[in-house]
Amino acid sequence: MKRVIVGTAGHIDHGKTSLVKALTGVDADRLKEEKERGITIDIGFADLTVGDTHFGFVDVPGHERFVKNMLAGAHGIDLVMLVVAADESVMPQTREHFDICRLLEVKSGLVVITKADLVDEEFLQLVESEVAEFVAGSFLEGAPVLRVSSRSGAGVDELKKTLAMLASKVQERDDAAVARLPIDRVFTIKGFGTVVTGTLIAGRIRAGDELEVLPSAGRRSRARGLQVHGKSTTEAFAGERTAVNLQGIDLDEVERGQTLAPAGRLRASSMLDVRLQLLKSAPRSLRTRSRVRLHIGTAEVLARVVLLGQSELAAGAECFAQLRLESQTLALPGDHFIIRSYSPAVTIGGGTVVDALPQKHRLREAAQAASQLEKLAAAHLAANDAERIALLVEMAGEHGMSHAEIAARSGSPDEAIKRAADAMTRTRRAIAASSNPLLLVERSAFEELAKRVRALLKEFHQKSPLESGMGREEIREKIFAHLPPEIFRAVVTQLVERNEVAAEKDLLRLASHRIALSAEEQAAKDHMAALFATAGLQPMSLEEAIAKAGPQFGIDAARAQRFAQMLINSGELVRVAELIFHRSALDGLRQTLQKFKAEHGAKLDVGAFKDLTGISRKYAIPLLEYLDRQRVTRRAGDAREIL
Ligand SMILES: Nc1nc2c(ncn2[C@@H]2O[C@H](COP(=O)(O)OP(=O)(O)OP(=O)(O)O)[C@@H](O)[C@H]2O)c(=O)[nH]1
Ligand SMILES: [Mg+2]
Repeated sequence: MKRVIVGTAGHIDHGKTSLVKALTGVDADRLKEEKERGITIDIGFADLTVGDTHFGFVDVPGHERFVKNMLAGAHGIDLVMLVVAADESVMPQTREHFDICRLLEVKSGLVVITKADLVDEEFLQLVESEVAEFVAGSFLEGAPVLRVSSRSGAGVDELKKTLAMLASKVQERDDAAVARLPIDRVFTIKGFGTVVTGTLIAGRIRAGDELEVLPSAGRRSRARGLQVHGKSTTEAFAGERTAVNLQGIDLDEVERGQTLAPAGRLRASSMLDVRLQLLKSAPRSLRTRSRVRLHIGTAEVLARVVLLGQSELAAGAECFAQLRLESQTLALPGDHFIIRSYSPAVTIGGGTVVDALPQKHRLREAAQAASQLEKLAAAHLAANDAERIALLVEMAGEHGMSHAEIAARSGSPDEAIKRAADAMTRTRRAIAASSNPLLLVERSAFEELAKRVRALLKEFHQKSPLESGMGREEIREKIFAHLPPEIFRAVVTQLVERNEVAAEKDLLRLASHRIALSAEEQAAKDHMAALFATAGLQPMSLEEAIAKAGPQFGIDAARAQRFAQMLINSGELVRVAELIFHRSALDGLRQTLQKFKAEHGAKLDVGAFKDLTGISRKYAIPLLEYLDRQRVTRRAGDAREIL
């Protein structure tokens, strides 16, 4: 079954609601006030099945004061029935509604000349030629123009056939996309609680799904029940008029303008980067920072238009702009919107969202921002998800982009994100700093970080030629403090893999770095190593060794300290608590212990260890603990077991 949403459009009293009733038998005017006054105030709904097409009708008010309501219905339509009364022809809201359909890029539709029973043939032909002229050059040029009388029913069957024909060419909506339902009505049903309705513009919703109302302070809920066109169902698909019974949400927590979406996936925003078009019929050009009414989905939000790269937009022209909203709304790239002047409220333009979660653009960066948006918009037009995601990752620079951020900003489903990430890492356009959860960093930004690490190390080695390396933590703080820790780890890993940097314990150094010692320094260092080698297991503190080794070779304590550190870093000396032993002494100890085990068995108490090594109890304990850590011995009660 194909699902198609048909919207009416046209001037007040031109017979839109009567036409929907003639087609479906349903009076879409549901409010008491509407029935009393004989006009439509808010959007109304009806449905009809023709062949294998299920039509959902959204009937809109024609009154100029209710264009705001009309917009809440017009955002989700596939097909428009532009209604023109035969006795009045094209009128102001015919024009305004039609402008709106064009700005929203409604793809298809037809013109219905209603009240055909009220005029003669000659007049009808006149109206038809006016209509043809009116739609010339638009998406309705050459579209069917039908004469109908809702009163007599003449032409209604023909209209149904034409709708079915047009519906067969409507592009199906994407069921695999992330679900979004812009809310247009909210009410309660006794015993069930809060129900929201809207046109499901993308994806699908199943009963039991965890959903979120956006914008709101993270209010989550479950779809307790679902109805499509008034019938209960377990699943609703894109293109269906859908009612969702929300568990645990009060009536006053939701309103028209919010959107229902899967919990935790999308984010509301207070800025939108857009491609903006000003209508030719706009009364004046649009100055940057003008305050406008933004209509997007079912929402109306006040906003300032910051034009990028120009101070004024002429009627009929277009440019990129940043909309700064006075309250948040949910939007995604590709969404269409309408702007109306603040006062009087008149439709002046519209366009498409290019980036729904942008940075604030400063004046001097406007040109650069516009060129980025140009690329994003092109990728969007080409329906190239991978390119779109790659551009977003590029824009994120050294900060990289996590899966959650990509999901919220692109609106793409997981599949598409995965495909894009695979392509980017395969072609080395981006580096996955982490793969689960995904964190992508664009390559040149990543390389720039690597370059900074190399430069920092180079500077460090120049300043401190005797140090074997710079502390990891210090490097992280100097370059990566504002970035996710995964990025630091990934940059270091890359540098090590490429043999550009060597990592030793907590130190990093350029792989090419060699400590250049003078002959005296080398002699002092060797002497110090020899002192510890001679001392064997007799404890000697670093201070003692420095005192002995340094003066003899005319080397001060600070340098001697560094030699000791170098010896420790290279593993020639080993630090055990506050003691230092030469590696040969510890190797000898291992052998002694193995010999002891062969002769006396594996059990060893502290007393025996003291006898064996000649070490005092004070030092025996830390040494034994060291051996435990080295898996040479294992603690067994008060004693040790030699492994
Ligand atoms: N003679 C005749 N009258 C019609 C026809 N269609 C509608 N009308 C009358 O025109 C008036 C307005 O019709 P509606 O269907 O309410 O017009 P509408 O376009 O929905 O008006 P709004 O929603 O307020 O913009 C009503 O009195 C209808 O009975 C028609 O085909 N022939
Ligand atoms: Mg009406």
